[in-house]
Amino acid sequence: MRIDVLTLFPDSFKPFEESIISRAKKKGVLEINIINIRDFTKDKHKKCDDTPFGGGAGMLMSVQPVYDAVKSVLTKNSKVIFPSPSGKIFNHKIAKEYAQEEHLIFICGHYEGIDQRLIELFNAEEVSIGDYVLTGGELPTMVIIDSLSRFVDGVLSEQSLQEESFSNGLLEYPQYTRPQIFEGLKVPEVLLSGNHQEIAKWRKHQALEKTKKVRPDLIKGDKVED
Ligand code: 58G
Repeated sequence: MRIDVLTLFPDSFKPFEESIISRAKKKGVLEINIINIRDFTKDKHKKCDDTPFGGGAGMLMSVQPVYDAVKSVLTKNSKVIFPSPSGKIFNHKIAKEYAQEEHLIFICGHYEGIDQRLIELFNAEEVSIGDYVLTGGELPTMVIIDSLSRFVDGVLSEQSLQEESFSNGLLEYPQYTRPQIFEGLKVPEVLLSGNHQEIAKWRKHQALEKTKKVRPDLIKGDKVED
């Protein structure tokens, strides 16, 4: 899979270009390019913001540099994504869908956003990582890429994907490692029993109770599915 990220702040992706992502890149299953939108300005001052028609506070990103930046990477098989607080809420299911795409293009918004016609022209999908406003689309872009990269074939083992939170529509069961007693708190006896059937049953029960308590919406039908 190939991902192109269009941003006014390419340096903000520096720390991101390590960890799980760089492992995926080394394996050759994921190619990520960070592209500076400012390189596409025709304005001699490299201006990338403009005033909104109709007035109001703040600025929008200039249309032309964003348009030309997208055009420079767009192919027939590209899916354009615009992280925005006005988008549908991102989740596990959308991450899996994105991971099956051949080519993703992320437009990182700044100021008060982008011209609506850019969204229309590129059939961009507006997606939100939660109900809050950020100063730029860079962090949501990194969140989405990190999350989807785990579902790109060859990045993680099948096992770790299947066993994780949400793969069964529930939150994760509690987990424990050494020592058996820490600060006076014991590891639940069943996990030391070696009885794998009992362990599986206990984990399922714990996951269900935890989900009922903190995320009842996941059980009531509008849940995150595979
Ligand atoms: C209103 C304000 C509309 C994604 C800002 C558009 C992006 C939050 C999220 C914007 C974002 C999220 C400009 C800055 C998008 C643009 C960007 N804020 N919740 N801010 O996923």
